[in-house]
Amino acid sequence: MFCEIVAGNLPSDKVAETERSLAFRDLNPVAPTHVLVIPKRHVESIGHLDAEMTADVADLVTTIQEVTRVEGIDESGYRVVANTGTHGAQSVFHLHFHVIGGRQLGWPPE
Ligand code: DGP
Repeated sequence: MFCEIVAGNLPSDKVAETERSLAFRDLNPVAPTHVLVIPKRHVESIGHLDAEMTADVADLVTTIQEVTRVEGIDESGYRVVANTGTHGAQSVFHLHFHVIGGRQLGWPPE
């Protein structure tokens, strides 16, 4: 499904983009800032990353930083989450990092 967003076949509210990564707003935001950062190249989850994706992973991290600056939450703080597999409550099987902020978050999350 996120490949369709990358391809431009599904609309998204884009926040940032690089050659390797795309950042867009989550459909069901849980905070004032709730952005998903994904690699354009399809990979299912963190568990499926390998050495061939090193450059993609580095780009994801710099894109996450860019999102926090654009959203103005780089100083106030934020949370980066990658739900993974069944117990991790992953529902979309294209690696994505949730960047969540803009309000005080609790810990632990549940
Ligand atoms: P999870 O796999 O549990 O990390 O959650 C996937 C997230 O993706 C969830 O917060 C809702 C969001 N989402 C699902 N489908 C779409 C979509 O088509 N567009 C956007 N912008 N977000 C989506």
